Amino acid sequence: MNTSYYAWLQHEPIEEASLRDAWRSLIGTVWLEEPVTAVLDTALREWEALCRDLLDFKGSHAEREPEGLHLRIRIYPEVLNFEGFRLRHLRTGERDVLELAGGSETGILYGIYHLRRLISAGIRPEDIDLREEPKNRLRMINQWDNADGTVERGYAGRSIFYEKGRFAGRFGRIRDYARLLASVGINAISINNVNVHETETRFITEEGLPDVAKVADILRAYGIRLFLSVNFAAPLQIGGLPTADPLDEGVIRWWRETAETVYRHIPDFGGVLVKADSEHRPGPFAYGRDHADGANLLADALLPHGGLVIWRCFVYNCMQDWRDRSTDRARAAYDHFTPLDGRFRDNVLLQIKNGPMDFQVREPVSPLFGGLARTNQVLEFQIAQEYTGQQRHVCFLVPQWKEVLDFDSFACGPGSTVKEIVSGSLFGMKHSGIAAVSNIGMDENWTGHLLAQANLYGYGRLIWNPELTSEEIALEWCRLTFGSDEETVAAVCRILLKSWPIYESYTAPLGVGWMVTPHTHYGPDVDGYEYSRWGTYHFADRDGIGVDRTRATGTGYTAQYKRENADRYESLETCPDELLLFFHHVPYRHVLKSGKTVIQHIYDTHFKGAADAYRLCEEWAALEGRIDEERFRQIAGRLEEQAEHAEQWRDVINTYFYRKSGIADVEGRTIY
Ligand code: GCV
Repeated sequence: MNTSYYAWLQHEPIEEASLRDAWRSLIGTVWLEEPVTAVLDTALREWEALCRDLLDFKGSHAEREPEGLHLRIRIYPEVLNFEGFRLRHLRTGERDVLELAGGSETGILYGIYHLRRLISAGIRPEDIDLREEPKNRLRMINQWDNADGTVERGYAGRSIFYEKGRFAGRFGRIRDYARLLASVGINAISINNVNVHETETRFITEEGLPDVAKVADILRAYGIRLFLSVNFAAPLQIGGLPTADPLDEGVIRWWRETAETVYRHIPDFGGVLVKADSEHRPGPFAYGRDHADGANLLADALLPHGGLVIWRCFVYNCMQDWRDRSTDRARAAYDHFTPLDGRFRDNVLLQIKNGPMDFQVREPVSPLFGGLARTNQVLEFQIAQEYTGQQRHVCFLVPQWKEVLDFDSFACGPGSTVKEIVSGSLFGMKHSGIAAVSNIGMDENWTGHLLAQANLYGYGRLIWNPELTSEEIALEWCRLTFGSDEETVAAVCRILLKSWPIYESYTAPLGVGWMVTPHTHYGPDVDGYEYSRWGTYHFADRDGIGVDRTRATGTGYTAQYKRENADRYESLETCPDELLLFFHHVPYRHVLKSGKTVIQHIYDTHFKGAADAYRLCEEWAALEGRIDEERFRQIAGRLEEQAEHAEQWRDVINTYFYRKSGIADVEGRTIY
């Protein structure tokens, strides 16, 4: 096992001897007031690991509460939220203790991981007095892993779960993954791709469930509930029924009995994730039913067992005719789902991608946030960098996610931010939260590009507490991953924090999106999707570029937002530059708020973006000798590849627009 495998749970004792000694004395003995359950056992093992890894010390367990210094662990549900915890340094008479109180055993586990973060950050024991509660109830990871061992949009090797059509039995690896996830507060995971193929359709049968249950056992000890993606047509495909019609009695019975079988194997099964009537996946439309009929069918089957149905809103026409300018893919999710608001059962949650298209480097926030007021909602992010460099380019996505969470939908007046919607507080939802597509695989360092670990870490931390800044999260991750050398930490933070703007600057301009090689989605191909059926066009011609989504002259998409946002996007005067081409078709000589024309902006950002990508290599090279050779080389290699590839992006995009528009670069730089 090399260092990169340990990710942000490194084995690196703190250097300052006096601080290490102070911590050893205070928490080197543990006293647990509670009977040991599976999760508390994990918490104790994590405390042992903390002592070993950060304090270079073997901790001891006390049989009864010691007189002297110790770590006291207790469950305190009266004052704490179920998953919350409180950490306090107490001086009570004889006793000098660090008290970790949790709202539950899971709260305690999270408290231990938090203590680990605090100690790594160099905090002194006497300064500890804090309380933490997660902002979001459901904090979920979606694996897009297939039973054949591949990972859809996976950029870090093969699946850790499956190989050759079956569970691979890599229990150690799964446990290590669960540990990484729990350490940043993840409490739910769906373990198979939302595109459910034949083998995975059988995961919910007597024959498939014993293997699923083994994975659930591992995850349970880390406070993580297991979900499965299911195939809406399962009654047809594996149930021997002639239909999957959600209103058919036989189908209703089949799902009810299937749910009973599942819960016999996994009593705390979280529920199901469903991609239906989307990109050729089966769904209720085939029977003339709608998404509420489909979701409620499954919800009724799961309700007696406490299960949830997470139903995706990524529904659009993927057989569009590019000649048809009136159909707008961006409108689709809102048009399908807002008429159904209020019709879903209490245990259904609609899962909505952050933007109306598909995880582009820049998109507006989906207008479904604010458009649905009587439906449980989950926000979906993509940690896997499908359109943001595929873990070959560095692209730290936390700043992008923060913009989404801070976006004001104005649904109930100013302050109706996405983070208040998905935490459930704005509309008083029963269930809510955030999910994201995972970015890990069998690569030794989990994520392909080592710096992509920061996205997995940052996702967990941000959805636990959306008030954390990108800088705080980057700093935490850098310290935990690379240790205390301040120069290294500062340089890595700088690289992370500028990486999203750099990636954006040399790829598709001003919010227009795509321009990638079809299917692989890696590398530039400006017209790759222009004459296709996918609904992802830029409409560049000799005069201008962009998609007119206005109410006045375009597809009317802007009207899906509440008035404040609708007006802002509708007008060329107020539409933000970075989203201009998403909302408007403009001439190349249109002047941006920055004072530059669109065409000059394209040239300038692409020249600068490629130069900045090259500079990242130089900044990294300056760290040679300060980081172990293996991690240093890995990242250096990826950054070099990025710099080269950014040049390709620069030249393809600039050349395309120069040839289209015939307008020269005012700086006279080389365009082909
Ligand atoms: C899982 C995009 C991706 C697909 C993915 C789909 C989805 O279209 O390219 O690979 O399928 O989104 O989110 O369902």
